[in-house]
Amino acid sequence: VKSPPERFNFARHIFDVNRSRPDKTAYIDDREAISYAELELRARRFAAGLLEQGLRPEERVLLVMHDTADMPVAMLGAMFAGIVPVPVNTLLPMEDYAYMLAHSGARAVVVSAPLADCIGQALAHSGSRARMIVSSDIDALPEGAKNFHALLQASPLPEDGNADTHRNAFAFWLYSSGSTGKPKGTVHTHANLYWTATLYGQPVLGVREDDVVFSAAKLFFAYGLGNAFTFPLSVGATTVLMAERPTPQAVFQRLVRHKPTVFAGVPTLYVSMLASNDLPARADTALRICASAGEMLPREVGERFKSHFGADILDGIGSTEMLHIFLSNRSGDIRYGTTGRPVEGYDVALRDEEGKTVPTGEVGDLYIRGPSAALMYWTNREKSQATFQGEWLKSGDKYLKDRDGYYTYAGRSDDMLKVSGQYVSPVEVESALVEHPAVLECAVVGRPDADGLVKTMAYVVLRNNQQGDDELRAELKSFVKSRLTPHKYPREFVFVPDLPKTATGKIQRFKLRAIGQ
Ligand code: 3SK
Repeated sequence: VKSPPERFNFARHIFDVNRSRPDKTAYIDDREAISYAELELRARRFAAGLLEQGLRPEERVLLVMHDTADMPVAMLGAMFAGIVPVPVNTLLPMEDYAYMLAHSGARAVVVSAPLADCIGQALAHSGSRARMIVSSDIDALPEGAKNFHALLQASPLPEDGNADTHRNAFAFWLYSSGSTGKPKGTVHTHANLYWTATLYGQPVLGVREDDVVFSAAKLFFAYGLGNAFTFPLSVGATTVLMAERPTPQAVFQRLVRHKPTVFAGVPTLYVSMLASNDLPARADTALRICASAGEMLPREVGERFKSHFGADILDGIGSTEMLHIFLSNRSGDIRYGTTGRPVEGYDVALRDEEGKTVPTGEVGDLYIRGPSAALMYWTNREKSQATFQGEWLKSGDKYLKDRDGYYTYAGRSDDMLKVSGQYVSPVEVESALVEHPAVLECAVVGRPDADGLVKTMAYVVLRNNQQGDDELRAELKSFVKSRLTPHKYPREFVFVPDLPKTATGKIQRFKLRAIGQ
């Protein structure tokens, strides 16, 4: 496989790859369709606009954007100018944006109009002096803010501009959440994007020029960024973007209207799609291949989906740190219930606590080696050293390998949960919950539901021997919802007199996980 040249800029690479198809549709969002020529022009104008606003190469621009064509324009434009875009989750509480603005030192923030108020508060809260650029229509721009489309009036950046970056230069960051502490700014290079497309997007998922790609996972996730940005742009395919939440109905509309041939989702979504009465008929759709990641895809879900739509779901696992999938099932070689085998170009090892390789069939810590690994967590030396260990990266997942070389997920190494494909820190949910006056202490664990998907459960000890009831359950649910990102609230509350603890007072979550199994 060919490496990218030493002087390499991912945005310029994408413009070069697609120069021969100027009129082909690159993106279809809820408002418009834009061609490859228009994508390049807008991105170069955005690059020039950022420079005009005083940003310089290697400075950061935070992107708090819904999935519309403005998002790839902003990603490509910033990278073309050598500026570092930092796409972030659009569902976070204001305090998290304040943290990210301060931690990244972003000099500008691009925000979708409905989130402009929240970002305005985050700017004030953090003391950041980042310029606000508002994408999409808004009645009144906040004071000092610029309109994204007005910025696109800047003269396009000439051919080379600042884009003569090294392939290992900082290209963009993604924030990754951990079991404790603040989100970590994971720093990726220009070459890393190239590698995920070259090793997984093209040969494993098989994305090609005549595909229409649709990812229910949003662009601000590493998974969505690969599916709806890196892979389709690397081959000149067309991508459908959807700003709203990926409910089954919203997904069905796009499957029928735009007839995507490649679809990417997470197991929870596949389960709710199959359970819906509105599931479209195979004849009304055009799916060829699908991807799943984030958590284990139950075997039965893969099989039912295939028999309904005629398309395989390739279950795989990736990480924000490796940027995309490194272990995956393949077309023609699918073992539902497993995560498949290593993607060519990546090495995978399972080790015990002393670092020795575990025997076949035994559970070990998952380590990965491959060219798309991030460089570090920005300013977090301790966590960087624990994760990026020489050429290898410790993923934090437990796996086992069978005799045929297929890998099966065995849970997280720490207490982190993966719910609907997104990390949930039990500690973060517990911290929110104990702020409620009725709660003395609590422990949050994951428990598989009837479909085999992990749901968050809270075990709660109430103050003054109070008795819990359904009314209090509902109150606690909305209490957590109002404080954290929506997917994190516990789906079930169990009131208990006390929590199992070690002699040193640590909660024994494994005992709670075992209840009812
Ligand atoms: O959750 C995953 O398995 C994943 C897949 C691709 C990219 C990023 C992630 C976290």
